[in-house]
Amino acid sequence: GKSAMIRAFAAIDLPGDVRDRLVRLQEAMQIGRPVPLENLHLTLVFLGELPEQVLDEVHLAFSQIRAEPFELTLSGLDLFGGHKPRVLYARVTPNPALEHLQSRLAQAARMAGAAVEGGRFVPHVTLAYLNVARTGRARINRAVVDNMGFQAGPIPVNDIALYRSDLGRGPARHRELARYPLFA
Ligand code: 3AM
Repeated sequence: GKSAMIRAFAAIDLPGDVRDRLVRLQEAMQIGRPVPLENLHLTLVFLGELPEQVLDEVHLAFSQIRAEPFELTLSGLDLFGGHKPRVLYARVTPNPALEHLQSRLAQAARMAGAAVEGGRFVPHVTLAYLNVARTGRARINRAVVDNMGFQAGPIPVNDIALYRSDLGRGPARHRELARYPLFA
């Protein structure tokens, strides 16, 4: 029969203290549908829905990547979606090590047979989905977003993780499948 498809992505897990601060920020801003604490992460590669065999190949490819630990810094908030903002996120300061790692992961995933989109990587931590009609909350005030001087870091990145994401009612359920250490 047809094998089951697994929705998966690779991401950087954030330290608990940073996630706690991001949750307090969500609470203070009161906009949209907040991403729950356990789902706060920095996505590196969205792999889409994969057959298990392809996911195994991706895992093998990821486990062969050698990269050194680095640090990242979150600085300020921003919106995706132009005039109709859909996502509120924390910005990541420009980071060549992060970009290099991301491009290697995307390439490894493609080589392993995953259909990874080739668009520009905009590192971010999604904080809330802004579906104003559904949430009934106030309109987004761009000035409030621009002036929220949130800062976190430098955050050490010593590993990356592969997650499966199961959709259902409410927020996606993310489960860690594998973790790949970075080392010098
Ligand atoms: O880190 P964020 O929240 O930006 O939005 C989804 C989330 O990214 C994204 O994958 C991450 C883990 O779920 N995602 C979901 N569907 C996607 C798609 N079709 C997608 N990214 C690109 N294309």
